[in-house]
This record gives sequence, structure tokens and C-alpha cells, in this order.
Amino acid sequence: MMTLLNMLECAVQTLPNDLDTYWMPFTANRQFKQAPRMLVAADGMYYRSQNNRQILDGTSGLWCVNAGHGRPEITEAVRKQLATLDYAPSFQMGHPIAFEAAAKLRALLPPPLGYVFFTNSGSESVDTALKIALAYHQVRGQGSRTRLIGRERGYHGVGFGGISVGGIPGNRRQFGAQLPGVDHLPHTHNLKENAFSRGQPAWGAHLADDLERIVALHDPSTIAAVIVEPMAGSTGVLMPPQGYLERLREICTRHGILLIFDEVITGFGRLGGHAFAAQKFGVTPDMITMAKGLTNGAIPMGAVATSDEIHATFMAQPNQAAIELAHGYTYSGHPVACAAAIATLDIYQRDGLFARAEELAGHFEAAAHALRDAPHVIDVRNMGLVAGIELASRPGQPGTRAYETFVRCFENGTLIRVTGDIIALSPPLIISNQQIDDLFDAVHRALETIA
Ligand code: PXG
Repeated sequence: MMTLLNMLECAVQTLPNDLDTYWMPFTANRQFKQAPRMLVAADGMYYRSQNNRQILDGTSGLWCVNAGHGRPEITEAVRKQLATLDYAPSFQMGHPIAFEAAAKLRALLPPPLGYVFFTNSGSESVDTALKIALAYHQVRGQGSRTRLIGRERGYHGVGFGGISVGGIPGNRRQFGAQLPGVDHLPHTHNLKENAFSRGQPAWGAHLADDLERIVALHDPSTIAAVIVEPMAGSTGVLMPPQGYLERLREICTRHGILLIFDEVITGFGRLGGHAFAAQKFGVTPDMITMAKGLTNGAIPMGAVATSDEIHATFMAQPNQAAIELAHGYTYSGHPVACAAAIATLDIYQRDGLFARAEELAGHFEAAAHALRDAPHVIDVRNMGLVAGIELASRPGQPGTRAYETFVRCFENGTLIRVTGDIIALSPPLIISNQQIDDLFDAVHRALETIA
């Protein structure tokens, strides 16, 4: 006779009848559907797979579940909000919790970033920030500033603005001409100079000087904004060289160009010690884009923080009855997302998770760099609770080695993330020292079995 446990196990082992209809994002759909990897539940540091195995979450989902899975405070806040006010329009109407969420977020921001515009994702945050930059210059009578500068290897989501300033060729090549008037800084990755750095690498500040060349080429009067990830995440964890961000800031300020930090990944404690990379590196941009950790991944939400000066410029427009910025989403400031954000920010604060990430960073760094002697490893780089482990590519087969490592780790109960032949580890900030060891041991063991 079947026990209840057997029945439950059977239930969780059943795959959906139709694997065909759902067109999966950023996935090799045909390959995946031959051998699906399904997650069906999560709690704390662990997922549960469809065949009821426990999976250590080495990636905070997709860099978003910074407070760990299944936080009852978030569940309860969402439940309560849904039952009280499920949805309310945000155009020419308000609801209290959106104001509350903005004020709560403001307390974490580096001054003079004092204003918050809500979106529903990182991609929307990026496109929103780029539009605010263009509109800002127009409002203050510098409408010739229409150019946007990104960086090679940058990831800024998948909207047309984001892929235009983004620098990942594979994310651009299928999608036509994109935004006009965009240029790119060189990326900062250089293994010859910086392999096996801990924290910010010493070499590379001068790469920011390329902005001077771009500014001279196009003339400062045509450039609206520069957008960079303070630490490039998706492309494989690239730390900013010492002095690099400071130099970008200085050049932007000198030429009246807005500096945008895309902190969709670095926001909410990932680098340890602070909410944002801007604070960690002591460099304050004019805008910060964020998403992911804002709601612990529980409900989709993003935000753009702007400087007081940007906001004041819009509010100084003469017609009090005019809409100052013709932009917004049906779900901007969605009440349920705001409830999740408030509950999440409360957890970060109450549990001191940004400080905790900093406390764990030393152990995490040592565990990461112990992979130096593992097969195929050509670089390890780290800060706070993020590490990049770069593998030598197989000749003619880039990405296959890391992908096989990912599959092997999953089979053995650990979720990692790979991009090209780089492994990115970014666990929830609640991880224990033992779980840090488990995570890196799992990667080490997998690498030993991979050709
Ligand atoms: N900016 C940055 C810096 C990001 O990392 C986005 C914008 C877009 O966010 P949305 O919410 O629109 O996806 C991101 C997203 C990975 C990975 O494995 C990274 C992201 C998303 C999915 C996977 O590196 N970053």
C-alpha cells in the first residue's frame, strides 16, 4: 500500500503533460525539454526539485532571493495586501503603500539620490532611467544631448534601450539596428593583468579614460548619459578596477553627463556591507536602477532612484497642471509588489543581512580561491557574496565545459549559474559557513569529473 509520503513523492515526480507550449526565456528549449530540470518548492537556502531532491541555491534564484526562500513575513504581507487592495491605478491616482515603499527605499539610498520611480523589472528600470536622462536634458534646455554610452560586456536587460547600451553581442545580434546614437566604453576584463584578484583589481583605472575619447569624438553637448554596472554581473562577474568608477564619475561631472549605475544585481547587499555598490565603492551616480532583491524575488518589481537635482528639474517646469514625465507602467507601484518590497526591506534591516554578507565575505573568498587548483580554472574573482570562476574553454566549443559543470552540479544537488565558460556564484545572504563550503565543494567535485 502506498504511504502518504510515497503518494506525495509520486505527485512531485510527475512532469506536466505539456512541456511544449511554454516558450522558455534564455533557454535552449529543445535541449531542456529532452531532460527537464524542474524546481517545485523552496525554503531557506534550498530548492526542492521535481523528483524531490534538495538543491542548494548557489545563485539566489537568478540573483534575487537575497534573504533566502519562503520568508513568512513576505508571504503574509503579500497575502494581506491582496486581500485589502489587490490593484489600484497609479496614473493621476495614488495608494498609500506606494508612498510608504518609496520612503522606505529612500532610507537605503546614498544622498543625494532622494526620489524613486517604480517599474516591474530590471529591464524596465534601465529603459526608464535612459528615458529620464533624455527628458532631463530636454527639460533644462539641452535637448541636443541624445547620445547614450554603455560598455562592452554590459548587461542592462532586454528592452530596446537596454540591449542598445548593453554590450553582449549574443543579446543584440538578432534584433536589428536598435537605438541610434549609442557608443560603448571598453570592458575591463583582463586576465593577463588581473587573474585571481580578490576584490577590486589593481590594474585598469585608465580604461575609464576612453570616455574622454568618446566625449571628444561626439562632443559633450550631444551626450546624455553613461550607464554601467558597477560590478558587471551577467557577463561573468567583473569587478571594477581600483579608481575606475571614480574616474568615470569625474569625467561625467566635468562634461555635464549623467552617470547611471545599473545595480539590478549589485543592489541589496550583494557586495557586502552596504545596500548598494555606490556606497561600497564610495562613488555616487545620478541614478541607480534596481529590481531583483528589492522584493527578494517574490513579486516582480523594479525601481529607478534619481538625484534630487534631476527630480527638481522636472518639478520646476512652469505648468503645474502638466504631467512632468510622460512615462509609467500599469503596474508601477503595484500595491502587492510594494507590500513585498516593504516586508523585504524590513527583513534586510532587522536581520542585518548587508552586514552579514560582509562578515561572511572572508570565508567565501577563501573558499572561492581554493578552487584555483581545480581542473580548468583560469581565474577566480570575488567580492562580498559573489564569485566568478572562469574556466578554460574547450577548443572550438566555448561554453560547453561550464554548461556541463552546471548540469553535473544540479544532478548532485547544487544550483550554480554559468555564462559562457564562467561560473557565477551568488548565494542568499543567509548562507552559513558550512553551506559556503558545500557550495564550493560541489563545484570542485563537478570540475573533477568534467573533461
Ligand atoms: N540590469 C542588470 C545589471 C541585470 O543583471 C537586468 C538589468 C534586467 O533585469 P530583468 O528583471 O528585466 O531581467 C539584469 C538582469 C544571469 C542573469 O544569470 C542575470 C539577469 C537576469 C537573468 C539572468 O546572469 N540580470
